Order: sequence, then C-alpha cells, then structure tokens
Amino acid sequence: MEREIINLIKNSSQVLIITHVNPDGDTLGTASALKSYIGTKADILIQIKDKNQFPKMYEFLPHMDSALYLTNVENNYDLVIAVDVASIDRIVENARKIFDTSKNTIVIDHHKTNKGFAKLNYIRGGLSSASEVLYNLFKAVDIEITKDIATALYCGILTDTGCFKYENTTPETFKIASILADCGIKTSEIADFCYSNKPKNLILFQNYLVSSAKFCANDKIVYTLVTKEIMQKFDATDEYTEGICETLRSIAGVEIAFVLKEIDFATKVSIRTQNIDATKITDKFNGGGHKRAAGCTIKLEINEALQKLTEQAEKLL
Ligand SMILES: [Mn+2]
Repeated sequence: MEREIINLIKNSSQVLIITHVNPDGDTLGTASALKSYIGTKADILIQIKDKNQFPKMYEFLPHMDSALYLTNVENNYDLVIAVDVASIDRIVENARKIFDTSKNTIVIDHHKTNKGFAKLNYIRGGLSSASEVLYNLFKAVDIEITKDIATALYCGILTDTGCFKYENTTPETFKIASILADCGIKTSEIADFCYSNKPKNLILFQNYLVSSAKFCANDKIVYTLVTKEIMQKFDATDEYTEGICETLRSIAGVEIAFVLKEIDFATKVSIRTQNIDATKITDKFNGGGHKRAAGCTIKLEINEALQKLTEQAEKLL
C-alpha cells in the first residue's frame, strides 16, 4: 500500500494536502512534512478563512507561509490528500467540493473511528498521531527524513501526545521521536514554539475561565461558562478554550469537568472525567468521544444546558 501511495503521488500533476478544521500541531505538522517530500507540485490547504485565523505558534513549521486558505484555493488538483482528518465532515465548504471532484484521494490518519472516506486509506488507528503514521509510510519506502521533515513530524507527535503524557504514547513513539531528534532538529526550540509563544489575550482569557469556575457535588464537579460576551471581551477565537477542561479536571478530587460554550441557539460542551465514563453523559445528548474526554452540543440556552448536565453527572457519581 505504501508503494501504491508513493506511485500515485509521483504520477499526479497537482497535489492538494488538506488539514482538518480547527488546525492543530499534528495536522499542520503532517501536511508540512508531506509537502517537504512532494515539493513544488503540492499545495497545503488550511481550512480557515485567511491568515489572521492561523494558529501563530505553528508559524515555525516549514511551508506555512505558502499555504492556501478556504478563500483563495482553486479546484485544479488531480490528487487530494487529507491528513489527520477523522471523517469527511471535517472537510468543509469549497475544500469538500475539491475533495469530492478530485480524480484520486488519499487519507493518512490515526483516528480509530476513521472508516476511510478516500479511494486509498492509510489509517493506522491507535498510533499517537498522523505524524507517526506518515513517518511509518516514509520509512516503509525508504524516504529520507530531512531536517524539515523531522521538525514537522516531531511537532505533530509532541502536540498530539500532550508532550508524551497521554496514553497514546508508546515505546515506538519514543523510538521515532529519538530518530527524529537525531536528524539535527532542536527539540527544545520546537517545544518553545508550540507552548511558550502564546498571545497575551489567550492567557488572560484562560485565566479568567479558570478563576470563574464553579464547583458543586462536594467539589467533585467543576464547570466554567464561556459566553459570547466573554469571547468578545477577550477577543478570543474558538481554539482559545482548548486545554481549559483538562486544567479543571487536574484539580485534586474533581471527578467531572465541564466547559460550556454559548453558540447560536445551543450550547457546546466539553467533558473531561477522572474515573467516570464521559460518554455516559454525552450519550444522553447525542454526543460522543472517549472514556475520559467527550463532547456534545445541547440545543438549550447555556444555563439550562448546565442544569441538565449536572443532573446527569450527579447520577453517575
Ligand atoms: Mn492527530
């Protein structure tokens, strides 16, 4: 299969690499590494409106300055490769049209839930990151890991494993990270770019959400409310709420943490749990996810949604 993918890339004249919506270090790192290998006939499409929405910490990745956005991409590709994209609905607007009409399509991914929506599906469910999957692909066909490729793949592995903390970190992940580190990259510099380069308003916004968190059920449940007003006040973008729920769960004694976000005519909920199965809460609201991390959207105003959620959560305590 690896050969088939490489041959398809070689025999295509224009290649588009698509990242998932709300781009993170793994989807961007994988796209960057793939573009480094393919060269000038490949373009990266980042699914955001324009440069202003680009997550600044990932600007250090090679090829980000030449990336295309939803507003300036054209439909002239005979091969489209989706990286770290778990399902087709993570490809939106005109990107979806390009994917659907492309002669050939490939998906390179690591999500266990990915059923394979491309003509060629290179999915290794359970690996730490799409970057680790791409490393395996390169390795299988003896592609040289250049410094640029190593930088990008390392970024993907580092961020998707939460700095090698999550359960998806395997001995193999460490081995690959070690090989990449051996390619002359500066691992501490990459970590600094990813984690120590945050905008001022992001830190102030996140601090506000943590300090305004409320506790109930003997401090076993903690929640914070993200209203539109707060978003505006801090000039926050959607990805700014990332990590808040983990922070709240990390408080000793907390079993369930909620982040509720006000959206149009509904409330978007993130849930992190310690021992309780988070999907037992989201199932009630047609959501889903993993045992300790799940999410759902409730078609209720934020305070009503909170009430329903805590009622359900208290039953499980
Ligand atoms: Mn990923």
